[in-house]
Amino acid sequence: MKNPLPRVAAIHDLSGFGRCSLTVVIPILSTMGFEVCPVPTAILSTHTAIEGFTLFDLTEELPGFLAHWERLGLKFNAIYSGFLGSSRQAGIVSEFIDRFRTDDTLVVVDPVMADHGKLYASMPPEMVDEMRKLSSRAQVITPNVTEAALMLGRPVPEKISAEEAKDWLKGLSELGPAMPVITSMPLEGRDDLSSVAAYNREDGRFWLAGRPAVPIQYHGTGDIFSSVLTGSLLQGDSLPVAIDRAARFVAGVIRGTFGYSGLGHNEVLLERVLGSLAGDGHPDNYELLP
Ligand code: PXL
Repeated sequence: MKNPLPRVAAIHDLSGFGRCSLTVVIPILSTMGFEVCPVPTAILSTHTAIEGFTLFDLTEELPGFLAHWERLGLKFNAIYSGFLGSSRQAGIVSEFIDRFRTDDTLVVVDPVMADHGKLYASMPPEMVDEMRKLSSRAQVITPNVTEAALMLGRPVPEKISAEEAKDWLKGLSELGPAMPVITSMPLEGRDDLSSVAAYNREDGRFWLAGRPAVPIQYHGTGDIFSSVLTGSLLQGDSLPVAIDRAARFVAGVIRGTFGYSGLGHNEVLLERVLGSLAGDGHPDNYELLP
């Protein structure tokens, strides 16, 4: 019998504390109605922004993992990758995509490697080239503005105009993906917003979705955004609806956390709002990028 639950291969790390990666990917996609098959890239005590983290790299495990799944004939409706435990894993993930993708597999690559102008602590510099290559295999990529700058070889902008944003998105789509999405865009004249810009090469349209910014940065919100975006596209939403649902959900998680006193950057309260992802999201608040 055909599997009635669409299945997602989720290639991310497992971090014990500090919500990110598999500890947000699995609950989000499960709540949205998908079976998640994790491919753990590394096991960490915490994400890499917390001093003293331990990291057990699973690169050596991945080829055997892949071979076993291939022998089982597993099929995936989506392949979604994020944080990698080593730059060598990018090639392994590309191979995974080549072996498992069919005409209707959604491939999403979140080139997790940097934020606020610098690479994360565990990232070797060659990860930039490797993520660029891996991104060429995807339909959808979801870099933040720092990761987009690294992939394009441009400086991280303080501010970016709508025209420049379009040029950045086109530049990313020329690397391969038909639908690049850039998060944390510092759009000129939109200082009050946390903005997401996206491009669909197939119809030539550029989109913008944003929510009022909150004066604190929580870790893991990029992973939350990309997970909801992946689920929304898999449910059949258009690109602007998907970026809007993801931006709205992230804003809800942040507001559900920010109102409490004494919660740090690593304690985003995902479960307080997770239930709002069940059911269909209704179109809300996107616009064409002017
Ligand atoms: O949220 C991105 C992310 C995922 N996984 C690990 C990280 C980070 C960002 O710091 O360190 C292990």
